Amino acid sequence: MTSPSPATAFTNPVISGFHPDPSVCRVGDRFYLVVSSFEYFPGIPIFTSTDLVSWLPLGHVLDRRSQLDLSGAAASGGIYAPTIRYHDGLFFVTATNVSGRGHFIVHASDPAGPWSDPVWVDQNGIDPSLYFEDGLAYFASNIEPHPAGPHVENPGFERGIQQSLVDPMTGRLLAEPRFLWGGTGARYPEAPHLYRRGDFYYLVLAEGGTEYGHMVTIGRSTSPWGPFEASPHGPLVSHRSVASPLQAVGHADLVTLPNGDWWLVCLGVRPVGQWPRHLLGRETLLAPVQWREDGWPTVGDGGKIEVEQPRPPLPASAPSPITTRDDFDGLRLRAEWEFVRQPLDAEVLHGTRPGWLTLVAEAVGLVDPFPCFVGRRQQHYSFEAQTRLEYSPALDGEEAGIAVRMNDNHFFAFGVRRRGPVKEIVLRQVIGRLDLCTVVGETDESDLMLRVVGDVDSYVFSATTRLGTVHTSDPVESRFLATEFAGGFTGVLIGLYVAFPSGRSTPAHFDWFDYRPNPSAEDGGSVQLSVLEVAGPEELAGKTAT
Ligand code: 6LW
Repeated sequence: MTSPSPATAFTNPVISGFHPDPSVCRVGDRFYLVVSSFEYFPGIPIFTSTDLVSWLPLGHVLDRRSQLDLSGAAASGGIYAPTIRYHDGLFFVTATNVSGRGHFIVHASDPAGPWSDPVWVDQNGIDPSLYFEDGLAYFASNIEPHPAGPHVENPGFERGIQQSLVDPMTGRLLAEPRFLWGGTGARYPEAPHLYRRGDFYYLVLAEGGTEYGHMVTIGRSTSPWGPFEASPHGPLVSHRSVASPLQAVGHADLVTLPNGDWWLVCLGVRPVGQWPRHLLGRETLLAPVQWREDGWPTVGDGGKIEVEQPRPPLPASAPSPITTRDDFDGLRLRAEWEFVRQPLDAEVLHGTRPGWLTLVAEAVGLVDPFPCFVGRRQQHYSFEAQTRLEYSPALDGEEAGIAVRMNDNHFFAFGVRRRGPVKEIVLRQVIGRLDLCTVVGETDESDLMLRVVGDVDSYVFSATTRLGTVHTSDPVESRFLATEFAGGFTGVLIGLYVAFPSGRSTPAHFDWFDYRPNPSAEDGGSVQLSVLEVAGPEELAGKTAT
């Protein structure tokens, strides 16, 4: 079977890896998209595109500490479900810090930033969105479920969606929240987004919860305040019990093209294995919306989103860049890098050796809330990541290396550790409360290439010394990092770390980092190393620290 041409077709997901709860808006012929970021700093990745298919990272909406406090955020706490809208010359993003002060709004004239500091909105729930009309800013969110769980009514509220009016520059409520719609009857009505088409206001929700029963539902009304009637055609999108590589599809936002066509972005996951599991988090999908003569929208065949489908009728832009090499030459880290809860000190990062990334752990281990770790998303099941590490751990117990991390207590770390007079190559598997450390080898050298190769089932780690000695781990089962096992709303990050719980570590210098997908193996699951450019010991030999 031949694949459709990329000139006429696109493949879902359009943004792979942990990019959930997408929200999109258009200004002229350019689209902007934001996603959730949870406990990672900076917060709310933002992308731009001219064709809805290729998305270029613009950075993050929340990139300063004055905008983002994640100090109290549990794993998968922090920043939930942003909405982006453009109104009167300004971009607005609203989202919730579920571990902080709740809903906030930030604005910017340039979506690449700077974005304002947040103003806070006194309304409960999650998944806020803005709808502008006639000088009013409608502010919808879900209604906070009872703390005992979503099955218990929140006293005084009906379960569902509420809406207020807000001053988007101050966050002040101009009209108290009113009950809007309960959805179509499934659990967790949330993610409200309001649109107008012709005489009707359409309210799009997520229902069913963000697992395999997820769906996008829709109601309409002749007033933005309801009452909303549900579509007689069922969920706008759902893959419940549908045989598709894309599952758990839901949480959508709609956008119009300059020609008046409507398209939808939503999240979905790509499970693997007989007992399905996914590692890559919830990814961003794209699909066209059709309007029926009765004024209701539909998506695909009964709400089904295809993996491959015709492109939107828009001029195609260059394919999304998947970062391969980062030489750490800039003073700022590139947009794909994120920290856990708070940024590491920039002086520490680049100060001691320009052109290298320098990490120093200040009395932290990897399971601490603020680990010395910087990572980027794993966006493919089959990939290879490598780094060059120069590190001479002087103190007993200190360690640096490369890690794959789902959350605070589900990760694998592979690196160099000082133990007494010996430098060991160690593999650490942290799976909940289990913490297994295996010594893979010993080395005298301080200049090493560390590599992790992933496929659908496993990660294999290796360290290559300057002299060409290779220490390779046994395959590590990646299922233990899968969402179905580890829980949470995020996906795996691959990154660099230093761990030293008992004090200030020796600096670890990383010369570069390489991430390379192996798309030819994406569904087969086998990694073909021959198609990858693999750096060997010659490269180490040819480079010296500056
Ligand atoms: C988000 C909710 C959801 O707030 O998951 O899939 C939650 N939908 O709308 C976290 O991403």
